[in-house]
Amino acid sequence: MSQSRHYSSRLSSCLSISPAVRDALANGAPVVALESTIISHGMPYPQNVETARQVELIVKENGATPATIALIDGKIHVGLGDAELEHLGKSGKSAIKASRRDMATVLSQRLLGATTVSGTMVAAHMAGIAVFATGGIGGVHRGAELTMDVSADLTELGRTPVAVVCAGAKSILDLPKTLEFLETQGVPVVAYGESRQFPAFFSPDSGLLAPWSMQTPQQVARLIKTNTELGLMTGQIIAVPIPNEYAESSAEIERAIDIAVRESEEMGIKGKECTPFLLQRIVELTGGASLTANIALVKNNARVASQISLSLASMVS
Ligand code: PSU
Ligand code: MN
Repeated sequence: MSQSRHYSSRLSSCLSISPAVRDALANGAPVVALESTIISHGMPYPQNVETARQVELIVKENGATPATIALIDGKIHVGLGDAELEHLGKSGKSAIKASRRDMATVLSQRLLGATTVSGTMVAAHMAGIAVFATGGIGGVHRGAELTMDVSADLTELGRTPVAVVCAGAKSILDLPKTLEFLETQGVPVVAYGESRQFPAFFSPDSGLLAPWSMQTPQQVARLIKTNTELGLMTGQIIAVPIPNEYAESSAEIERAIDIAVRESEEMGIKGKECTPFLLQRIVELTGGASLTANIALVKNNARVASQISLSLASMVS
């Protein structure tokens, strides 16, 4: 494809793709992209690094190659080594949380950048990776009618063709507005599994229906393939409900979310600090129960994303 040649010549100086990921991509083998803000800003050390390693292992066990993405020494790294994962996890919030907006600045100043869903989608698409697993996406914040705080993840999904396998979005957000905004952006939202409920991260059930539901990796792979053939250039949300055995503490977590949101308003927390503040407070307020649930659903999403990428690879070749 001339477009990918164009990308590769223009971008080779910015992209550093690990040998394992490069080999897999060259052979048309399945690859799953993974983000790094979840490591630096989404979970505390050392659980963040342990989880990142376990998620990579799950992707491998399911037959795909993991490609964790971060901005290091002026390059977009696609596929991190163990030392790099450890460094990112230890750096925590001193790494820069990087969405599309921040990428060129972080790279040009050779800072350490952890990519959000938005930043990871940009990088995955540059590298030629179509499937990406994470925990939750950003969305329209509560009170956005006044603050206009709408995550760059949502506009990215409207412009970059990468499938994001997630557990929906947390109810720290305004979920009805988030689904409305995704419709405006032309993003298919697929509830994965038996239920058409759009999952709310800690809970399998937000009380809102997703516009679509699919039951198999093959169905999702066909959606991705058709989206590419149509040249729509939009991403997809594949929303996988949290496994049942971890969903039971959701009432307690909902109470913690309400407290955390109120505190963030009282303290005047704004902009890109808002989501990391809420995530950390929820872990503190639930005495770690939210972290256990978070880790479980990320692993489950990695498994589903691997199955989708396997199915896609078998169709494309
Ligand atoms: N939601 C989570 N965990 C996370 C994030 C969101 O449950 O780790 C991170 C992701 O990297 C996501 C980013 O892309 O926060 C969204 O931040 P913001 O709301 O500032 O756009
Ligand atoms: Mn925001």
